Order: sequence, then structure tokens, then C-alpha cells
Amino acid sequence: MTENGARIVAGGALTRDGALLAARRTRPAGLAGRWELPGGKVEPGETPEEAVVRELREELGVEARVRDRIPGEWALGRGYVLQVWTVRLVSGRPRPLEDHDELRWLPPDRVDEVDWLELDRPAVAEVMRRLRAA
Ligand code: 9L3
Ligand code: MG
Repeated sequence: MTENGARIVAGGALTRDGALLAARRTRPAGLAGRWELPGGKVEPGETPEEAVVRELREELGVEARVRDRIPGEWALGRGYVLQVWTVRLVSGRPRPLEDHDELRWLPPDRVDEVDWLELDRPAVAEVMRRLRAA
């Protein structure tokens, strides 16, 4: 939980060769077809960083290591906030195993190619800014 008692949804910004991994959701119906940073709800007894690693294992079948938090948090409603960490791929190749039906590596000049969830856009923009600067 955050200091305000909000529950955290932790997203992972996985980058490779100057591109960011975007994932297309399959559920719920209202979000299906929209693109996001993979991740999910932090479970009781878990840190947000542990949740990112677990979610990327479950959703993408990869082992990842958390790097930095992207500053900011975005209210999802129902007492949840989205927080985002940059992550590094340790092993495996991402596949859409759970909750997604397509993955795409997007370099900064293709960020607008997919329909991002509104609340992911500020974090995605920051990651792209960092990729451009790198
Ligand atoms: N959500 C938004 N952006 C994200 C993620 C991972 C999740 N990058 C929203 C979508 C769901 C809620 O948070 O309404 C919980 O996510 P999940 O556990 O269904 O992935
Ligand atoms: Mg998820």
C-alpha cells in the first residue's frame, strides 16, 4: 500500500535495444485491445518490486530484474494506483502467456503505433524520453 492507503498495481517497463515492450490486453472487456506495460496487483506480503518480477514471470514467461521506479503514480479508481518500474530482462523471451494476446517492441518513434491505456501514457512517455537520451 502507499502512504495514502491505496493499493498498488505495479507495471514493468521492459526495454531491449532501444525499444519498450508493449502488451495488448485481452480482459476485462472494457480494456481488451488496449496496450499497457505488463504487470498487476501487488499481493499481501509482497513488495511492489517483487510483484513486478512475479507478474512478468506469469504474464510473459521471463525472468526480470527491477531497475528504477518511474516517478509518479496514477489513480486507477477503486483505491488502486499504478506505479511503474523499469526492468531488465534476465532470461527468456517474452510471450503473451496470460492476459495479453500480442506483444510488440516499440522504439520511441513508434510509441503512438498502439492504443495505450490512458493511465500508462505518462510513464511510457518518460521511458521513451530516457531511451531517446540513452
Ligand atoms: N492496469 C493499468 N495499467 C497497467 C497495468 C498492469 C494494469 N500497466 C490496470 C488494469 C486493471 C488493473 O490495473 O484494471 C489491474 O491490472 P491486472 O492485475 O488486471 O493486470
Ligand atoms: Mg496484469
